[in-house]
Amino acid sequence: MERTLMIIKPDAVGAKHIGDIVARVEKEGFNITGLRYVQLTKEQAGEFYAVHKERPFYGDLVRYMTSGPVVVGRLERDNAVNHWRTVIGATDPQKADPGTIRKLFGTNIESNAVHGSDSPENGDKETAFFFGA
Ligand code: 3AN
Repeated sequence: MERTLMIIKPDAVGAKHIGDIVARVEKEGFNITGLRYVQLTKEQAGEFYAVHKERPFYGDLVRYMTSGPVVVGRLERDNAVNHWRTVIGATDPQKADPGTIRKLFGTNIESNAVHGSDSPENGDKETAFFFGA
């Protein structure tokens, strides 16, 4: 079964949307095969977002992702990566379609409520980062 990594980001955890988002995950037909509430260290967040190291927003992104606890989840179903990306919506909540999680709960392009892996390969890599192979 295909896997994707969900992260419920600090803004959505702080705004008490863990329950809303996990309920949506189940309604969308995912099996949740791993779920953890964690405070990321600067090292973990930096390593997780290493592909963005050269981007101007990298420092802010690492600061933001370590600004409070997050919930990481391993989600499994057919077509998990694309399905989850459709459910979460565009990176910028203002550009996200109505009803998507980022439209409903995101604040701005950085504080955008949730993460989803961008390919099946990264879904395996990112879930292994938090939950092992
Ligand atoms: P997505 O999460 O939609 O795959 P990516 O992988 O391009 O988007 O970006 C990873 C994270 O970096 C985003 N979720 C967002 O928090 C942050 N980010 C992306 N683009 C920007 C930007 N232009 N300004 C600030 N933060 C950004």
